[in-house]
Order: sequence, then structure tokens, then C-alpha cells
Amino acid sequence: MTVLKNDRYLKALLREPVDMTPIWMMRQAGRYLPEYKATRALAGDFMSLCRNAELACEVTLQPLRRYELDAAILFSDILTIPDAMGLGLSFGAGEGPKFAYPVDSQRAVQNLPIPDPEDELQYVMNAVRVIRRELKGDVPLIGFSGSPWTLATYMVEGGSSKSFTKIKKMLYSEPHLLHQLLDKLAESVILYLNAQIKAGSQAVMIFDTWGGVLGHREYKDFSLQYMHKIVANLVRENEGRKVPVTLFTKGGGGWLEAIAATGCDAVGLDWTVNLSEAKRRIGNKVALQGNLDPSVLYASPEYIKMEVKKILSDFGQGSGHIFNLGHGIHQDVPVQNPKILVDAVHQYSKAYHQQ
Ligand code: 1CP
Repeated sequence: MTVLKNDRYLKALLREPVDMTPIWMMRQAGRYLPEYKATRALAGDFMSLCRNAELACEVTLQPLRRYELDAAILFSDILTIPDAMGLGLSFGAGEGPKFAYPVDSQRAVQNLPIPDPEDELQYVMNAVRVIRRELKGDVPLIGFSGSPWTLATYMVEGGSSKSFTKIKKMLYSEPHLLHQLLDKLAESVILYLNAQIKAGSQAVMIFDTWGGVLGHREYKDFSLQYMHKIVANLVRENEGRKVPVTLFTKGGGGWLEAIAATGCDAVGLDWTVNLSEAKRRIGNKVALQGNLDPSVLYASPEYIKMEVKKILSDFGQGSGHIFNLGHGIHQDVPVQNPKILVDAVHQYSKAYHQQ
């Protein structure tokens, strides 16, 4: 078993006792950090940064140098899989992702290959290996993937969307075709996450950023079912330790019981859910991750601390909580504010972990 200097995050995911509540921040490496902007400029475009293992490692470690975070997350993107399937991903300056060849027909779905993680996606595994080496056992490394549904939204819409009209049209007019696409994506995600675990990721997380735009029946059929299949097919142990799995559906507050029943170790929550209610509904089965509104990082130090106290008190005594934002950090938050957040979580949570 690799000895970790700080394994609070892994312990909390398995609801084992900890000295304080661990914290990391979704999208903790990114444009709110001046050093990130400098490294990204060095790499050129965003995908070149992801493809360069040394630079991807550098940006992964940047937030850990500033803040006492309890986990590192692989610097990459959820759209690496559709890119490896040949859809031609690009990020224009200051724009969201775009695909040159969106999935718009039966033929397009049939022609999609299932990427080999140690071939087309080897650059991701290389980044995992370099980051593990450079972390030197300080904190665990989180690997990740998008959920099949969330990946499909980008592939069918051709990029980001607000209304999701193309994929919803496919859902309601050609459901079998969408299921074929989701099946291929689930298979690809299983291979991808298992390869990340083999390469050294000590926990994995599935981002279902757009699950919340689905109707309640459609969520179970078109998103949750496929995440369930992924969870069931992951290699959940490596280096003599359990590899915990976190599922995060943004806007998934209505489905917490069903998400927890997939066999995952933790459920990620956005800020629309009260942690104490979530704990009452599912808290003894799985750990909970969340759930500060990322916009609180615009507030004063006093306000940030007050919000931390409320969330810690919502969860209450004992292990099983991983503090996080309810979604990714905003690009323009003052760089000193995450330090206030991280230190407050550690300081105020000690009282909840006295045995
Ligand atoms: O210009 C830049 O520097 C690119 C901005 C950027 C960054 C920093 C993108 C493009 N991706 C990333 C990194 C990233 N993406 C990480 C890195 C690790 C970390 O957390 O520090 C992770 C985990 C992601 C995951 C991701 N990408 C998600 C799921 C999580 C979430 O925030 O909802 C999604 C939806 C994406 C798509 C994506 N990639 C990039 C952008 C700007 C977007 C969002 C587009 C949209 O809003 O639809």
C-alpha cells in the first residue's frame, strides 16, 4: 500500500474517521490563477496543455501550492473521449468547446470507435503517471470522466448548449439511436476510468453536469442507468487500497436515493440541496461531497467563514463529508479567497471529528 502523507479525502469517502473534513474544489486548476494563465500561454491552446504531461502536471499542482487542499485532480477535460472518437475538438480563444463533426445521424453513431485508453488517450495516462510521481504521496490524485449523457450533449449539440434541443430531439424522436450512442460512451468511459486507475488515480469521479436538464423518468433511462453500469464495471481497488467512486449530477437533488443506490461511494451535491436533508435521505449508505455555492467566493472573508460553518453544521458530527463547491470555481474569484475557505473548513471542522 502506498503511504499517503494525507489520506483524509480517501478516508472520508469511505466514511472512516478523520481529524478534520477534507476539501478540494471542482475546477481547482484554472483561469482564476495567474500562474495557470502563464502555463496555458506557454502551451498554446487548451488541448496542447492537456497533451503535455509535464505542463498538465504543473497546472494540477499549482492550486496545491497556494492552498492546503486534501486532493489533487488530474488536469484534463471530459471532452477527451469524444475528441479521441474523431469528432475534431477545438477551443476558440475565450470560447467554449466546438466539434467539427457533431454526431447527427445513425451512420455517425455507428461509425464511432471506442478509443483505446493506452493509444489515442495515452497522453491522459501519461499525465496521471507524471502527476503521481510529482505528488510524492502528499495527497491522493482524483481521475475523472464525463457521464455518457453529459458527453453525448456536447457530441450531438456540437459544443456547449443552453437549450439542448438537438439531443432532446434525438431523445424523443430516435431514442434507440441515443441509447446506441450512450452504450458506446459507457463502454468507452469504463475503459478510460479503469486505465486511469491502473495508471495511478486513487479515486475517480463522474461529472454528470447536464443530468439535471432531463425529466425525472428520462434521467433514470438516459443518464443514471449508464453511470450505474460504469460503477459496476470499475476496478475498485489498486495498490492495496479501495478506489472510491463519486457521482455528481448537477441539479440531481431529486434523485439522491437513486444515485446512492448505484453502488458508488459518494454523491456530489450542488448548492440547491441541504446537506442535513441529503444525509437524512442517503447519508448512511454513501459519503457526501459539497456543497458551497461557488459564487460565495466573491464574498467577504467573514461571509465565506459563516457559510463554511453553516455547511459543516448541516452535515454535523462524524466522517463521510468531503467539502467542495457545488460546481466549478468561477474564473474571476479573488485568489486569496480559496485560502480563506480551505483554512476555515479545516479549522471549524475539527469539532465535528472528536471521538
Ligand atoms: O481556456 C481554458 O483555459 C480552458 C478552460 C478549461 C479548463 C481549465 C476547460 C475547457 N476545461 C478545463 C479543465 C477541466 N475540465 C478540469 C480540470 C481539473 C480541475 O478541476 O482542476 C475538469 C475536471 C473539467 C471537467 C469538465 N469540462 C466538465 C465537468 C465539470 C463541470 O465543470 O461541469 C465540463 C462540462 C467540461 C467541458 C468544458 N471544458 C472546458 C470548458 C470551458 C467547458 C465547459 C463548457 C460549457 O459550459 O458547456
